[in-house]
Amino acid sequence: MLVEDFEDTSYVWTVNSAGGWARSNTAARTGTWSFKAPTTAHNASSSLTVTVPAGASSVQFWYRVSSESGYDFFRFSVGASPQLEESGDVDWTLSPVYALGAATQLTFTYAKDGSQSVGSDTVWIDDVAFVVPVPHLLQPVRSAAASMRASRW
Ligand SMILES: [Ca+2]
Ligand SMILES: [Ca+2]
Repeated sequence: MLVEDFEDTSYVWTVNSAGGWARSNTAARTGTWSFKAPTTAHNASSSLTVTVPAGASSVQFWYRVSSESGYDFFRFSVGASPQLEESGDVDWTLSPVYALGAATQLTFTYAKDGSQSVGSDTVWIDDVAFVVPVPHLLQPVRSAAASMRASRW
């Protein structure tokens, strides 16, 4: 398991496009820091796109939303596939476990309609957990030299 808790500035994922999302200490699921959507204009969206850690098979994360219910949305996609959509006043919530399959990119978006901003008008994510299977230990491979020695007997 690889967990990104945002408590420091080294991340388990690679940020491809931050879209204004950044570390924030305005809310946190654990510790002091999380990752937060930026101030986003009406009729605009802000997307964070990341590359998952090598070999990761699934992801699960905590999110908090404070937005105009039914109009300003937090959205999450695995690769190009939409997985989650939330709006309104949503306290810290654990997402389902998402299998990654062949996908290597995740996108977290805050998208707003044309009018009204409600609450904190943003989204936070924290404690993003990746399952990274450990390969089974293989039988030691006999060296070529050992095989040659063995073949002489
Ligand atoms: Ca944290
Ligand atoms: Ca709105």
